[in-house]
Amino acid sequence: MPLEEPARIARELASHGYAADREAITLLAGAEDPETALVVAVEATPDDALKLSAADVRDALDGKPRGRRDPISAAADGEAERSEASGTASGVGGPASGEADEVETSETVSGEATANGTAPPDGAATAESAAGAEPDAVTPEDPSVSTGTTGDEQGEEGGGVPVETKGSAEGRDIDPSLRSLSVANDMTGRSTGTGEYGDFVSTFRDRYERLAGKLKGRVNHRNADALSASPGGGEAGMVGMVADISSTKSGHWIIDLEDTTGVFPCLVMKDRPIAGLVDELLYDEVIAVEGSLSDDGSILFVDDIHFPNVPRTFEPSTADRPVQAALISDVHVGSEEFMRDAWQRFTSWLHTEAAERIEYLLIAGDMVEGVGVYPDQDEELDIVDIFAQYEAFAEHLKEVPGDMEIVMIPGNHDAVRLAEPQPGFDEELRDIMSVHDARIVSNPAVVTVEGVSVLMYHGVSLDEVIAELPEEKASYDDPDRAMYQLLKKRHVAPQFGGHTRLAPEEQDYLVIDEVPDVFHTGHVHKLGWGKYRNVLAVNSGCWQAQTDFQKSVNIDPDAGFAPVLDLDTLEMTVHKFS
Ligand code: D5M
Ligand code: FE
Ligand code: ZN
Repeated sequence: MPLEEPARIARELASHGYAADREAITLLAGAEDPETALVVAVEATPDDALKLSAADVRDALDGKPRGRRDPISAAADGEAERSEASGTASGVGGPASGEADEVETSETVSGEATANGTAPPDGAATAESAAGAEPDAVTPEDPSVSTGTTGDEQGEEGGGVPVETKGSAEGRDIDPSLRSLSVANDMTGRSTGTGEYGDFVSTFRDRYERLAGKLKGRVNHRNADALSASPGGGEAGMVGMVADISSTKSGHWIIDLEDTTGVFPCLVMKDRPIAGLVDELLYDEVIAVEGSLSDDGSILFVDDIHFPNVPRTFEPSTADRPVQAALISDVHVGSEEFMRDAWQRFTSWLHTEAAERIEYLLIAGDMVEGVGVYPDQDEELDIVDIFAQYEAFAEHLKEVPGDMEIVMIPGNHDAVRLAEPQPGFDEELRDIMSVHDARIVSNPAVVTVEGVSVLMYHGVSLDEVIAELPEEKASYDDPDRAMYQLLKKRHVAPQFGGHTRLAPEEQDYLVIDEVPDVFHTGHVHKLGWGKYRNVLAVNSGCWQAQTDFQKSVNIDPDAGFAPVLDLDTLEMTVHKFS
């Protein structure tokens, strides 16, 4: 036995909050496989025990567990890990602890949603956590904002590229031949922009045409030129891009709307109910207005504002078998705050029976911490070389079951251009991350998994939406509500020239052309989910503990959570690993 072994074991036990008899440590250190022995002994020890006795260790090694388990690491055995999942069941009727309350950033919790198909297979584990163990899963109520029954707008994602599926891995009882995964709107390798003025014109023209196409049938509209030439009076409407918003001396709003023919001013009176919608407007989004022309024809008085929006009747598609996808983002490998232990608990849980139905892992950007992303970031880097960061990330990806399908898009910390759309990683980085044969696509991209379309977008524009809109419409505490705004505007990053950098391309890849069934973002490091007109919006939290910067601006990240989506019901369960 190496001399340092007992000391190491003592340290490890201490790190899990246990003291131990010398004899207990000697027994552990003398075991054939001390590491496993330690895990087994800790698991077998009652939660309230402060000390491990030699008798505890003997019992544990003889296979006589004495109490509730407390899974401690990636090395924990399958049974212990299943209890991690059992928190799902503890969500029935509402979470049992303050901790779970805290993560319920989304609208509320319904027992029914949890009870449907999310109970773990292990009855004992269920009872155990229902009996008051710290819950590690939270489930939202169906937080639909509106109802809908007969949607017709939903179309299949066109142009999808079918993907080869993988073979089954030992220990997970799955049939890869049942899988389907395709990607649309991936602009990787299709960037044509040179950054010239003309490219911006094409991008904005494409944006206007596609979003105006969704609005023109809904209003009686004329173009800016025609309105300018009109003698005035009578009803009028226009579809345009918000070019400017200003207020008059008396507090009314003037929205300058631009179309391909020119700009026309539209006046929203401050005391009209629709004045509240002016708060929601971002520059460069496309809206329609209806109202009447002033007698001199110089201005349009607005009675109604329309957004491209999600149709109220939208009905999402679902998978036709019980299969799940884990939706995560913001791993930030390479940062001193990357939560290695939580990540490893997550990845080892993925190997257990409780996670057997999770066949897809979607990662919405910020795989690594990157280099030089923010001022003074280097002071908090654990790995300073960007390639070494991706190598470390690839190692962590290896912990994920080899038979899972992984899809990744880049984020603002990743080593691709910052301007959006961001193409998927280059060959060198793909090589480094090739271990798992992940699908690497652009930010944003639409991934259709067993019939469920998931719009994946990293989420940088959320900072902008949250900064520009009133607190009740978008805040860091409710990232899903900020996502609703993007769905309403049918564009993932409407405003140009602020936080969000745009790369001009022949077409605007940031338009939300088809309504997705699920909208998955990250970036703000806050967990939140909810439904907007039947579209499930999920912001997936992160795997990075609070950074100094975040501390300085009071950002309290939701770190170490894995939101899991039932693809057949579009219900969510969130598992906690931190
Ligand atoms: O972003 C994580 C969140 O924190 C996101 O809402 C932006 C914000 N953030 C983090 N660092 C900064 C600095 N230095 N300036 C402004 N905003 C910041 P992430 O992309 O993971 O860093
Ligand atoms: Fe991030
Ligand atoms: Zn980010």
